[in-house]
Amino acid sequence: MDALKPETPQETGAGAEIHQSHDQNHPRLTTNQGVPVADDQNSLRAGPRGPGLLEDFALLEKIHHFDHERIPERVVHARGAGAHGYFEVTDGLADVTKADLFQRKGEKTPVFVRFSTVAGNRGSTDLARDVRGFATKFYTKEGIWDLVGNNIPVFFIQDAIKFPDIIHAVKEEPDRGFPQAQSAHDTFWDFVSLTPESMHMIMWIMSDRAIPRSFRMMEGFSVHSFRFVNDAGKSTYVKFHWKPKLGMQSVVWDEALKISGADPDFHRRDLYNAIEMGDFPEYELGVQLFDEAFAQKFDFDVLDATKLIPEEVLPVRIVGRMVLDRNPANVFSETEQVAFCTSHVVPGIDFTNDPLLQGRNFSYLDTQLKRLGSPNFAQIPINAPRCPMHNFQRDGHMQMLLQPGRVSYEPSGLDDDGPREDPKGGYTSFPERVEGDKLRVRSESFADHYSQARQFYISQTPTEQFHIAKALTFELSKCETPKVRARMLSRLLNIDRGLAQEVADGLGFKGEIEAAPAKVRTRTDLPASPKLSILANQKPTLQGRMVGCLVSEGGDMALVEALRAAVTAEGGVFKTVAPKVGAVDGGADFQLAGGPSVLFDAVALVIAPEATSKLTKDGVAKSFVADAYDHAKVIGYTAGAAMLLDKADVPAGEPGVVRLDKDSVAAFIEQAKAGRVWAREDKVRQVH
Ligand code: HDE
Repeated sequence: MDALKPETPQETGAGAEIHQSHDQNHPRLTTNQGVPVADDQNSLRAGPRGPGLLEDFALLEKIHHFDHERIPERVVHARGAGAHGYFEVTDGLADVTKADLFQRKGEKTPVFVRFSTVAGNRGSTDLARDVRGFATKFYTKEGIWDLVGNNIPVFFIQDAIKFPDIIHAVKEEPDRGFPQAQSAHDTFWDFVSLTPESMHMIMWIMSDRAIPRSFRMMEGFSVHSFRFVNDAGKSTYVKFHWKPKLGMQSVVWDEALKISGADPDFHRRDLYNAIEMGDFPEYELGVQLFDEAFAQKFDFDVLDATKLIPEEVLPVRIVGRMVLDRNPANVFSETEQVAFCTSHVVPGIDFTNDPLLQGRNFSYLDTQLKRLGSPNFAQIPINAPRCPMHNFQRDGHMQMLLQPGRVSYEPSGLDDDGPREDPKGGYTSFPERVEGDKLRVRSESFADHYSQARQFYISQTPTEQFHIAKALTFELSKCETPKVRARMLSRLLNIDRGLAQEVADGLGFKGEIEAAPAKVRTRTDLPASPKLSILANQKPTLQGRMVGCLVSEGGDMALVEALRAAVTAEGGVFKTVAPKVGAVDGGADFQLAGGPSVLFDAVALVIAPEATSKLTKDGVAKSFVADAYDHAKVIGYTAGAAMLLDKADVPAGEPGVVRLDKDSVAAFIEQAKAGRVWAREDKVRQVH
């Protein structure tokens, strides 16, 4: 307090006296019409205390523009974060596709990626339990290709006609306007429990895939089978896969709930910061390629978006890598206005008859007109192709192009240089033979709703299976209608008896559960596919991970610096948290109340003995430690922190609870690299 000066200095002049005049470095402020502005602090009025004047064009223009700043948010995937980068071919695909971007090894194509959640509105939290969108716009030499995928390889429904229903069911209930960004409510579970085709997706969405640690640590999938077509006109089915360089990682549910409070922007901040630090997110692009004969070997249909082809059955061929190296300069101009359409394909890439994909091809184009307000949305810089573009489409709202000449049609004999068709190089659709009666039916080949749901479940490690059971228990406990819970349990029984039992126990369900009737009996002979597990494939690394160090006043700063050096050397990020930010040399990164341990992958407690007793009385300090333990994180602690551990009920010396001094930094780092200490969950199982 002594540092505070007692008196406020006198400001001279009246009103808002913060005029900053233009100079060589600052251009002149103007209206949208280019008229120089003399005063941007005060509106025009008749006398200092008189009414405002209608002729104040500077005020009118500024307020008018402000009033129109918002455009409709996306009906789904409203909340997103974007990044620029490039795609580089590492293995040419000229044998299977004529798509120009895949021809030459080493060639780079610019991309823009938008990651998103599905259910929540634009201002919702990043850590909602949800599918993540993973949409990529490739600016190829032969036009825009949009690969509009998700981080889960299957979908809730098989036919586009059900999309408005599933989305209405998951969004806020219309009579009350909540819950926001959550599937844990009656209408969602009512719908899905009456829609058995959603069961495979339900297993994924209840798994840790739905709460990723970072956009940089999740896979991406095309979901649908597409077609590649080569120069000879031969078609090959293709499913696309993105694989993150940092490996996959998720958070645990209790952690997700708390992150949503502590930092609702957790994922977008992570993406933005990583790119700003030069730690560029990277993914491999892989393809599963197969032909009609191979497709016919399965009981399921490759046109059914609720099914996948296990990688063990059909390996993923890695053909390229994508690096995201530039943040958007303006989120509205780029991330908000980017318009992905599944119908944006280039020669060599074609659709299949997947009834979901066919519906999407209408929806995305339609939605862009609604959101961006003009068929000229392709002229917005983020959407514009970076190759020549010529046609006779004309006019429309916000036409930006000067379209000269007398002729706006073809054929024409009046123009000497107008654009003309290219029968050889132009886009041609694969001439698939189609015939059939006009029907509204669901193909019999789409009828098995449980076998792959079960296959996914048995492919998970026991820890991941436990998380699925807990997620289902959490979600169904939020349903107020008993029959919805019962119906869902009867579906789970068709997936796995043990899972159904565990969820029933978790709900305290009383009564008999009967298996739901099914068109096709669940196959129990499908082998586990270890590639479907996150934990079976995780990478021991600190790259992209963050270690949080709680430092008290008088804490051993040499040890803090040794930890910082060791974490940084492993490619991790090191952050300090302190009861007072100014108490740490150079300033701590977080004040304790704003830096809970849920923000970090592992934590260190560097506490001076004389500071311990004060900290043990602080609920936030205790939660920092107790949560880190509960969320299976590696904890390093100095001798001075022992009492804090004790108060937080953390047994010192247990695996993953490492005594820290200058000689044990390396041991702490090794354990932190290995990830979470899942064995610990056995002890906290009863609690949640
Ligand atoms: Fe979408 N979806 N979707 N979707 N979708 C939209 O388009 C739609 C589906 C996906 O970051 C909308 O531009 C229908 C599957 C992503 O801008 C809309 C059906 C997959 C994004 C739309 C589906 C996706 C969207 C809303 C069922 C994974 C965000 C705004 C037939 C393969 C793209 C927009 C971005 C966005 C419709 C199903 C992925 C309304 C009708 C399956 C990543 O057009």
